[in-house]
Amino acid sequence: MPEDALIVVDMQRDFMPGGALPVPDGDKIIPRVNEYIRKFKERGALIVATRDWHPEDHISFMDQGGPWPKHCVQNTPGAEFVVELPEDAVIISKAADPDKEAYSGFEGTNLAEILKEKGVKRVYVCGVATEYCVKATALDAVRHGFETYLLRDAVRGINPEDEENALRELEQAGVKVLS
Ligand code: VGL
Ligand code: ZN
Repeated sequence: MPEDALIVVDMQRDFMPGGALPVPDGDKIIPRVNEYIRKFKERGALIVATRDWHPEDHISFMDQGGPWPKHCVQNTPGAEFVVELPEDAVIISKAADPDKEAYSGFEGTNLAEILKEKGVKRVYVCGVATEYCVKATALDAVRHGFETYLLRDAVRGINPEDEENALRELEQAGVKVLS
């Protein structure tokens, strides 16, 4: 049973430069994330990838009165992963209902149950965006009782100041930020 899980958050085309909701330099962490995926897989860890998986008319989109441009629409190129995942990776799709927003990979999904069922005790989080989905996912991991680590060199934020605040908030919540 894997005691460790790597959670790769929202490494999707729309969050990369040139995408619909780009995280500046989001593409710079792709090699790092791929390296972590390989290393964690080699050690027998469970690999989890969350994805933003919105319907065409999602509540978070500006044309629906939300804060974001249309992004990561289900089954479109913008929603595709930009990292190399093993065949047995657990894919968690979130915010797939038109009227529900979910930044955390645990929100409205069975991620906590899957991790517990597989015997996971520690989770390592990487991906984008630090101050939104990465933060929410790491905070929920702590709440669900997992020993939670953030891979500092494999996350990117939308705004540097917000990213720094998010890192502090995570540390206060008990997340160990690894650099
Ligand atoms: C995200 C904004 C909207 C994220 C998702 O993955 O951090 N941010 N949807
Ligand atoms: Zn979204």
